[in-house]
Amino acid sequence: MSYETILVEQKGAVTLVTLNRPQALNALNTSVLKELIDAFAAYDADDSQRCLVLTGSEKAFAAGADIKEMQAQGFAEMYASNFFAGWEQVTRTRKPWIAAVAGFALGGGCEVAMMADFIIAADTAKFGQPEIKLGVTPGMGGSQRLTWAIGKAKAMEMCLTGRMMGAEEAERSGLVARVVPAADLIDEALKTAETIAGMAPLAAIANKEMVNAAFEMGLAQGINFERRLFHGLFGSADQKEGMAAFVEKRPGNWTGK
Ligand code: CO8
Repeated sequence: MSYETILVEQKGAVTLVTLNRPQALNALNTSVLKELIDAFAAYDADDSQRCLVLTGSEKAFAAGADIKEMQAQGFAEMYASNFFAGWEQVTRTRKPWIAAVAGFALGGGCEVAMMADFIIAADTAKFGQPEIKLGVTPGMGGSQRLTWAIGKAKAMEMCLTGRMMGAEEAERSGLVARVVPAADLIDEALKTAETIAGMAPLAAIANKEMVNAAFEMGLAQGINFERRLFHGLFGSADQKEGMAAFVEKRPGNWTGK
């Protein structure tokens, strides 16, 4: 598939996806969604690719869902088309992916960043859920993921006032994993992605599944899930390889089996 609203590059074992609608500050419309679903599915299916970075421009990761596309729609159209439900497919990506955010990550832009396994932010990043100013609410998981990430007080304040949160506050609040100088954002995100890409692929998926399980399950059930997956990895060649490599003081040579 050739893309019009995103750019996709493979850098070794890392896929770099760049949102590319500069004229609309990377606002997310139906075309962006379709193309991202395709690109993420291709990444998940490609054994040569082990981590993905999603980024935007220096000015905007994404300034939200495309207001001009939504403006005229009524309830019946939104409901019948299950508008934007396709984002759930992006969240079902099994392999790891990172959001590298510079500039505005607002509304749907903040929500997509929060769908990532974690966010690396430039010091210029600004996060917000300003939908209330448009007479609506977050609609791509923001009310839930933001509350999980930063707690009720700050999530409620951000949703009710629409204020933006800068990178430093976002790191302090647990929304982002790390803040880096804007000029280094892509390099740092790729470097982190390469580190993940260098890990045993099954263990990467299993680690991701178990951390995500913490959002779905109670503590006892989550710990049981973790233990079952841990036991399961002892059926993999990469567990034998990883532990042998440690004992023999050499790097692991992963097969993904
Ligand atoms: N949608 C469409 N176009 C946009 C958007 C957007 N979200 N954001 C910016 N643009 C366009 C502007 O209209 C402008 O286009 P033009 O040049 O044709 O007028 C161009 O991008 C540049 O924008 P500005 O001139 O406004 O740039 P500024 O630097 O002055 O301001 C801001 C930057 C502060 C980011 C400003 O553009 C802004 O406030 N944008 C809107 C932010 C916003 O409200 N986002 C939330 C959108 S709603 C949403 O995301 C809901 C998600 C859930 C959907 C779920 C469906 C089920």
